[in-house]
Amino acid sequence: MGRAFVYVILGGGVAAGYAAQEFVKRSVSRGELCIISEETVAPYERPALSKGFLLPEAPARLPSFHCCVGSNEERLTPKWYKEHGIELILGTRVKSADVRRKTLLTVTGETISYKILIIATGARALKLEEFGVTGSDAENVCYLRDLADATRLANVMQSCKDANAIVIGGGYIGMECAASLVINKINVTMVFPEAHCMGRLFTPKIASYYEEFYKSKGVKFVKGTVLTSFDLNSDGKVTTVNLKDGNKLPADMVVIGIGIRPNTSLFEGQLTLEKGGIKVNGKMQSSNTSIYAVGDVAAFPVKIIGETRRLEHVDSARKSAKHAVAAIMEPEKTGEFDYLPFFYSRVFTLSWQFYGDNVGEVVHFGDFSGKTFGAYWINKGHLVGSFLEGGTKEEYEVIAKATRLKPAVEDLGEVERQGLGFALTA
Ligand code: FAD
Ligand code: NAD
Ligand code: ISD
Repeated sequence: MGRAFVYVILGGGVAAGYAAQEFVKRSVSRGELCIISEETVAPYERPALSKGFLLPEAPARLPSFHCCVGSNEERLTPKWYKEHGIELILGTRVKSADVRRKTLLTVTGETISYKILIIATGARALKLEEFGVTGSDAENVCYLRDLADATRLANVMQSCKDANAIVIGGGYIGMECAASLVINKINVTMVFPEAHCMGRLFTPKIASYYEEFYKSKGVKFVKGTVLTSFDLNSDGKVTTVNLKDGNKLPADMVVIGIGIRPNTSLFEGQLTLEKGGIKVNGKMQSSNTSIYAVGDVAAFPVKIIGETRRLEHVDSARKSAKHAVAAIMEPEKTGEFDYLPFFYSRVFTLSWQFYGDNVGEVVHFGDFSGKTFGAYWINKGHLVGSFLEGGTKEEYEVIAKATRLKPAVEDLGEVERQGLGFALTA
């Protein structure tokens, strides 16, 4: 049993949705393209799962956040795919790939062949078990990667009003879920091993602002330690989270956000890997010329940084997917992907954006006791990264543009004094 397509997108997440949109913009023919996804729904804006989806009042539900509403573009519902002759093969996991034969084998036993494959398999949440702790399968322990996880988390939250939640991990999932839990009137304690939250990006000064804000909302922080075990009751629910520092935290529910691993396993030994992802060139093409990789799973040359990086953010998923399709459909007209890394988050009434790279010396600016402040990263005498909390649309555009220009910096004190003005005049 089998089907053949010219183009196959493996994975049905953010990158798949934006790739499909680009194929249609570039006039893909009916019947040429299919998307195979383990998820049972058409591609959607994953960022909504830790934000709008978890709101207590009028939470976001599909079809409202199908791609590409996250970038204020057309919403691609299942009907849209049908109208454009794109086959959505949903609820179907691919269990093996043969890049020599150009085939994928699904768990249902179907062989799907392609001329060109786009790998958009994203990543999976790391499990506690990978750190030697058991209990991930307890009824009140939640991860958050896909719609099924988010639905489960929302249900567990519903059953836990005025209760205690322990959030394990101080990264993006930890921070965004903690905020959503508070909004749902749940008492939150965050536990993470670092000295401050968002250790991969924030400086201690930036982190301190957010931690103080969270404390003002009632969130407690237990830092510099990790969990070692759970106590469970006779229903198999976690009742206590035991920490390495000896603390025992009573828990009605637990949310885990301890990082991800890219879904590369189907291609290990068949394609070149780097930085934990599938290595691609500036056209998002892998070591096999018929195979492209995009989104979280792709390690691509980030020109402005001069390094191959794997980024785990939605803007990169959207733009790398579009670039791959452009390179496939119009190879002569498509240059190298020239991407400025962009990360953002929204929690409570706060909202920040970051552009570029967070290496080198840091200059903070603005009012850290107010609503708008930021930081610049200066490396080898040039601006390489910019962070801004509470900016306007125009101000975010200004820091993005300045970071792209990499202006020379001679006097860090002067940059600090100028603050946003430095980016404005860059
Ligand atoms: P994904 O969107 O993860 O899609 C991968 C798809 O591949 C999934 O549908 C999966 O089921 C499928 N798949 C995998 N393996 C197989 C297989 N073998 N067979 C079939 N299908 C398969 N980034 C931001 O910049 N801002 C945010 O605010 C933000 N919020 C986020 C909130 C949450 C809760 C999460 C989890 C992530 C968030 N991110 C955010 C990160 C962003 O969502 C990801 O960078 C983005 O989704 C990556 O897109 P992708 O298409 O590469 O992978
Ligand atoms: P992350 O890498 O942002 O953070 C992981 C955190 O896990 C670390 O900060 C650390 O505090 C913690 N940690 C690591 N080992 C631990 C241990 N043994 N015990 C306790 N804590 C431990 O990953 P995440 O928060 O799980 O997010 C998952 C993915 O989702 C990432 O790719 C992230 O970029 C993405 N995401 C992005 C956004 C956004 O961009 N706004 C929002 C949500 C999720
Ligand atoms: O980029 C995003 C984001 O942060 C969301 O919440 O996409 C979603 C959409 O805005 C959901 O509608």
